[in-house]
Amino acid sequence: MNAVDFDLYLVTDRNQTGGRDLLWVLQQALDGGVKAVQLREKDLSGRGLFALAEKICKLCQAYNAALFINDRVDVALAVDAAGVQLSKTSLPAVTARALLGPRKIIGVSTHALQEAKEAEQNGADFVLFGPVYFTDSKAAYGAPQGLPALKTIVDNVSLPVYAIGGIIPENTKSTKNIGVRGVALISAIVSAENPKRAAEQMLRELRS
Ligand code: TZP
Repeated sequence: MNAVDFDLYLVTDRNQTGGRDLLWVLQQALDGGVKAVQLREKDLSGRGLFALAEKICKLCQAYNAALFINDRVDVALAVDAAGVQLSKTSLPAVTARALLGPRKIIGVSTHALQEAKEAEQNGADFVLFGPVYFTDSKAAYGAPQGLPALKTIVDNVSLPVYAIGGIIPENTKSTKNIGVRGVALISAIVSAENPKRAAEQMLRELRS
């Protein structure tokens, strides 16, 4: 298992920047201390995603931050990203591991204990679990699962767990207290008026 060394995981959505350039938003977030970014732009073609990933990879390197590519193992390899974020519609984690080799980091997005356990058995390095709270970002994922469900994951899986879905500064500390390794989020930073200040605030909450 590869070690993960970040507590705040920023997930992109260029449709939530309020018309601002995604690279600008990311640079602000990195200035604010973000050390891990997931490029998650599901509507882009392979070529479009690769072009954006190349730019974001350079930006992340300049800040010594890790870049993860959602779903696309090929794009992660092509830009030499730190790793991938898989979901249940992605390649299986075992297959991704065979393609990526032992050192790339594999995160798996999960919505149930069984999925998190499978991720662990299949060689993932960490899991996301959510949505924990209500989120506009992914209404399709249904009702919030809440902190008790999150605690069940933390208590039954030995991988680092990150909470996702509706994470804001106000609920970060109670989420962290469940025993998660960290939190993952989109809108609290990507849609913030001042993404740098939003990242700083999230990190303060996480580490207080
Ligand atoms: N997976 C579960 S909830 C979610 C994802 C990608 C969206 C998180 O967005 P936000 O804005 O941080 O609630």
